[in-house]
Amino acid sequence: PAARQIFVAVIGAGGVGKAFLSQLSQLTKRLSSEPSTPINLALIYVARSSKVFFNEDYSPISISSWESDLASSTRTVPSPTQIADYLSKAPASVILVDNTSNEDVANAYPLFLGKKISVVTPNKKGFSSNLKLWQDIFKAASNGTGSGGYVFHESTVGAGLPVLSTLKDLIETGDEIVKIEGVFSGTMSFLFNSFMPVGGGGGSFSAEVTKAKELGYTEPDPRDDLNGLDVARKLTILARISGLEIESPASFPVQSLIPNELESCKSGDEFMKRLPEFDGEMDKLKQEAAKEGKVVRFVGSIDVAEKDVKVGLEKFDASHPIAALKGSDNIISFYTKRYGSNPLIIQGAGAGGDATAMGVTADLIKVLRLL
Ligand code: NHO
Repeated sequence: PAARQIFVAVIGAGGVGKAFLSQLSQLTKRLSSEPSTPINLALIYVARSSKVFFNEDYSPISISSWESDLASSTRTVPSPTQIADYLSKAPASVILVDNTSNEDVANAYPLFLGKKISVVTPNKKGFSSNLKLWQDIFKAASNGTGSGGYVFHESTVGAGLPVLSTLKDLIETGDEIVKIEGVFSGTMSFLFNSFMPVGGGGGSFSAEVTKAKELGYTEPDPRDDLNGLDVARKLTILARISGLEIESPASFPVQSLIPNELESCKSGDEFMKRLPEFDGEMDKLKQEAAKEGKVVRFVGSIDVAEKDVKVGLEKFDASHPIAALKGSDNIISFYTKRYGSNPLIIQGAGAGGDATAMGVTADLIKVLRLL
């Protein structure tokens, strides 16, 4: 049979974007030789913040040379509206892959979807900012209440772990979500697993933050992890899928681990330098928990019936699955009516380019099946 043509446009080629393009290259080869329904996947657009490469006539970009093509391109970067216009006139269906954390790109999802362009993304902004944007996205999408493109965002929570798809399956098969609880940040997971491992030990809090930073587990400015906002965004997404109308990640209590006195530090470096002054407070917390035979972890939880969402430090028995987490893994427990007191638990790597890109590529495959 003749191969079906599908175009892929990629915005953002950093850690996740590069890993995605490498997975796309494998997928393209596999799909082109599929015996029953071959698909001709073609990359037609690739961009990072200051560079963009595409051909006016939609001829494909070589997936083996995108990096040099992009580097040598002198094109000016179009606005989201101009991108939507270019992609909507393409002579085949288009899947837009947004691997940025950019707010303007996310704000344009309803526009893309309305023009029948499908969107797959690990960018949390579109799904965890104001409620209106979330509603506009699903009003436009064919897998919402609209008739535009399809939208999937599995990697916005737990990287490639099947968190959102599992939650949707639970709900659509008639289960009732009672509570969702877990460790949703790779950085916070690593920090607390090493600050207070089960069985004792661990360094001072500031020393563990320094170690996490050196190992590349934190954002360049660790305050962006320690303020709890990344976890709050993930909980906003899970709560909305569970049916709670959360206005924004600022609508519920989020405990920041940035000491008040250090809120005003001008740079990440100044913050890191002063953090040891506050080790005493964290040590006190550690000792209190140890006395009760517990450990401290940074968790998020959603009590669906009570409409109660919160993010912060909590104590767990050493035997609790959250206490036993290793490295920078995530763990997400779904307490539901069907599963009773033994929750459905998903656990594994929740950060990193390859693991995050896997969720994006899997979403792209979902769209291919629907188109
Ligand atoms: P990078 O490496 O900064 O890459 C961003 C790229 O976007 C760059 O190429 C930049 O030039 C481009 N860009 C920015 N604005 C643009 C614009 N307007 N137009 C064109 N290009 C633009 O970021 P990453 O790490 O590759 O992340 C990409 C997206 O994936 C972000 O939205 C991020 O939040 C999301 N994401 C990443 C991870 C991860 O592990 N790297 C995860 C999930 C989602 O599960 C992971 C996670 O939550 C990590 C978290 N820190 C944790 O749990 O500790």
